[in-house]
Amino acid sequence: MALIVHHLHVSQSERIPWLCEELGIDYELKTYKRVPILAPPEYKALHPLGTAPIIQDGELTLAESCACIEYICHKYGQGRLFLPSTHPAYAEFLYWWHWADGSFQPALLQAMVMAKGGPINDSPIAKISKDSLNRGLRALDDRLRVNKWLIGDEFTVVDVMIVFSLTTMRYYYPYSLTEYPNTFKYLQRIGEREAYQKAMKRCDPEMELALWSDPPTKVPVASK
Ligand SMILES: N[C@@H](CCC(=O)N[C@@H](CS)C(=O)NCC(=O)O)C(=O)O
Repeated sequence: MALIVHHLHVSQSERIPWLCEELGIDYELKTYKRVPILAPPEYKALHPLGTAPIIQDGELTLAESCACIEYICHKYGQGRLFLPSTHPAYAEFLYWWHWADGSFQPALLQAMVMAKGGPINDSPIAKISKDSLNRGLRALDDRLRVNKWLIGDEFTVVDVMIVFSLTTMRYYYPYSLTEYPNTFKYLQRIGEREAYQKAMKRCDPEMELALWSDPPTKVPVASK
């Protein structure tokens, strides 16, 4: 039986079909519309936390992007797209792998929540949140000035993790990348990857990919 990937439209679960396409792994994709913002009851029923992504493999039901990615790579991909501890860039790999969901995506969520309460203002907390996000974007852009992919010449799961935060996330928190030209060029390289194009077409065919410096303006249909 094929691996089942449950994808909530316009969400972080886009990472998993993309990963499967990169690894050439068979998967069955089930898609769900948001109602109106959160996952629908049938998605919530799959797992106690009900957050996207969720995968199923036989008796197993697993959530959390990083857990799903590690599981698929090691169980079905012979560890491809992960770096071994003998690799010279292993420590960097670990750092950026954990940074993507441990610091960067939370900083974006925090900025999004702050912005919903009014313009992202000059309160001390809003300032801390904005500073932390800007520091992250700057660090990322500096790194991409000299690296084709986040960890160098080798495309890894770190790229699979980070791209949602730089693209689809901008439908929820519309930040610009004009001050980050290397990140913009990186997104153009990502957009050329066949596996990415294929996965995104399957996941969210009606969504325009947010690969540009300016954030997207219109809400994708499937998220309504
Ligand atoms: N760190 C988690 C975050 C999961 C998460 O918050 N997913 C959002 C989609 S972007 C979600 O499920 N939102 C809808 C809901 O909570 O009902 C992961 O990477 O899996």
